[in-house]
Amino acid sequence: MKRRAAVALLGLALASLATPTYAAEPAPHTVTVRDAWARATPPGMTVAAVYLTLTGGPRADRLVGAATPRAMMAQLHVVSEAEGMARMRPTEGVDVPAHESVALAPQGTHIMLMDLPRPLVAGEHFPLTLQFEQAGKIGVSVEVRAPGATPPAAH
Ligand SMILES: [Cu+2]
Repeated sequence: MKRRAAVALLGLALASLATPTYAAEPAPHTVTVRDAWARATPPGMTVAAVYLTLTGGPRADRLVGAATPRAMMAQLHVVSEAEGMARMRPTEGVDVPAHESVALAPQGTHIMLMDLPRPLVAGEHFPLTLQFEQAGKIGVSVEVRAPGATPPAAH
């Protein structure tokens, strides 16, 4: 512990000597994640979508993946409309601009959970780990809401 503190102090001292061209180290968590939720699933349904709101920190970031012990697989999905039909497809990432909020909401971008071993039950909470390019891994708790739960307006 003592040694760590000494190293940290040395780091600070060196940083203060550095020329101004060196950018400051990014804060470890530069993205805030709020209001993560999913709808309860009927028996036999093995997919579900997680919605949440991301707010960027001082620097732009990008959500690049998600994982949860509650499903075999989690993917980032975007929704696009073609011939009047909404279709979802996997996406490589979701941009989170600095100081801006990005809502993953019904009818839009979401985190798809696949191969649920058992249905999501209203009232349960499960952990979800989000992977960001800059902020690294951020863990959140997802609240499962009743199937009829009316989401806040997405637009
Ligand atoms: Cu999907």
